[in-house]
Amino acid sequence: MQRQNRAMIIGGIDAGKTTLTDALLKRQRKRKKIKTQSLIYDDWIVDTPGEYTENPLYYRNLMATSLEITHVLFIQDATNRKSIFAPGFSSGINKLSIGVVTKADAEQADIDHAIHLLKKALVRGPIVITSAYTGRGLSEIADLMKLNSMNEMKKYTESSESEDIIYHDIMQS
Ligand SMILES: Nc1nc2c(ncn2[C@@H]2O[C@H](COP(=O)(O)OP(=O)(O)O)[C@@H](O)[C@H]2O)c(=O)[nH]1
Ligand SMILES: [Mg+2]
Repeated sequence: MQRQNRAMIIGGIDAGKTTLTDALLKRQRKRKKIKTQSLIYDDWIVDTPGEYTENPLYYRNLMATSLEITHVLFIQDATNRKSIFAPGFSSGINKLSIGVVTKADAEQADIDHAIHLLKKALVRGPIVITSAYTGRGLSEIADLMKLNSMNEMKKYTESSESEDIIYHDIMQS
């Protein structure tokens, strides 16, 4: 992992941001039940409270934090029918966007619907299907974090054999 690259994880309350953070950082600690109350900087990830994405009053916090990161992970819970991102939300943050579907392992998961929701939130970028429980999609996120441009992420996605990653571009759909 290139140390200068850092991701901010954003998405609704209970979308699975903290559990995904722990899985990506291989943290064993059981903090799943604990609500994230503030920005948490840990290694190459900045975990955020769901309120920061859900409540526009906090957008200034997201904008300030975005100055310190290179990538934004937009989290969509596969078990949630709804998106909390406004259409084109990613255009408000001038960093490399990655869409992430979480909880792909869950019985009620609707992965196709979650991808559909992320396509509305993201202008362009890779979308990765993940489960923090099974580890699905985590290596793809780690790989994308080494890349430094949208073009590199596009090429990576298009040459990947993985079924857990697709590339989305609003201009090509
Ligand atoms: N099935 C499944 N459930 C998950 C997964 N990740 C998180 N969860 C569930 O979602 C709840 C909320 O997760 P959390 O990481 O705290 O969400 P956050 O509010 O976005 O940080 C957890 O208590 C877990 O029950 C996953 O990969 N698979
Ligand atoms: Mg959390």
